[in-house]
Amino acid sequence: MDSCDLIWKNGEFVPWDDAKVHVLTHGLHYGTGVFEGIRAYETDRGPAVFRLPEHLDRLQKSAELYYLQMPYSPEELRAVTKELIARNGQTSCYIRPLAFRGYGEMGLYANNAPIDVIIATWPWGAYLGEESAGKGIRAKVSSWRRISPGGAIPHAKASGSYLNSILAKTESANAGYDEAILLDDRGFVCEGSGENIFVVREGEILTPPHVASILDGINRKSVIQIARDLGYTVVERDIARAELYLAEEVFMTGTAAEMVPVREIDDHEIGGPGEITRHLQAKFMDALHGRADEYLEWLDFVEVAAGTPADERDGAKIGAEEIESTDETIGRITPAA
Ligand code: PPE
Repeated sequence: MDSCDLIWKNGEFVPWDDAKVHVLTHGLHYGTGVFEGIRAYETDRGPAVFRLPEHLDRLQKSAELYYLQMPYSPEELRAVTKELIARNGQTSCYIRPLAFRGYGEMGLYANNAPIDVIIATWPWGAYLGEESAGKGIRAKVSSWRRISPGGAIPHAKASGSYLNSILAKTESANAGYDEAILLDDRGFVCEGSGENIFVVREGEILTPPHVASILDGINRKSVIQIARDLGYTVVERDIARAELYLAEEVFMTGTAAEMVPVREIDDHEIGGPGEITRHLQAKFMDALHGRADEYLEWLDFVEVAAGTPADERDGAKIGAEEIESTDETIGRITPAA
């Protein structure tokens, strides 16, 4: 993967190579972590983070669902995220906050193990391939069902849940497809291994509801709003597997993938990218890049030191002493008893 200079870890900005954990870190053994995937985009007004408060709110809720007490508030993490981007000198990047049970105690009820929190940023290109946004992708319905609400929490973006996504993704990639589509435990369409899914039928835009074990995607919500603002009908309802094959258009949304048309599913040609997909995709890309005035409130602009040319803003220029200084770091909140 591509790296950059600094990672924020438990209140400090540390050099990328020093952001390490002990091998007995609880989260490494049991998947006891919650995370986010966020993107910052280059705009006319500098780097801007897409829906940062919504992502940090979901992080907080994912933590609560798994009884992990977050040592930092979403507001603190919001400030830290923007400072990290500025200090790394990035104009655009992927952002990965992660909170996990750390080192100190083993076993399943390790309430004394600390909660460590990190935020990393790095450059991440087209998640489903350079051609995915333009040409569309080929997907396969997975033999693996999405984690069921009877055994885990689909609403939480938890590290351990991703073993399920990884099984589906691996199966589809090994079979030569770009992405997997998982059904829920009832057999209805759920989502991709790392994206929500939308199906166009008879001119209406359909997407699986919360009870279909989806992750409540922030791009899903954004695209629903954009579609309704453009006058389309969007219906959240259960979708049968065959409706994927019968669809006029299918597309997926996610932070890493952005908005990607699906042109083929299980060797049934959907064709595409269709007219509605194209229309929404153009508006969505405008929103991400700060070109749509009506969605500017979704962007959190990063303050970059005035008068510093981009090449001098590179995080590599930040010296070690500066990194170690504590006056710019944010202290931990002592968790209430
Ligand atoms: N479902 C799943 C299972 C999922 O992981 C994602 C995001 C979504 C839906 C879409 O959610 P949102 O990004 O809020 O619109 N997947 C993240 C992880 C990708 C990874 O490989 O890691 C992402 O896109 O950042």
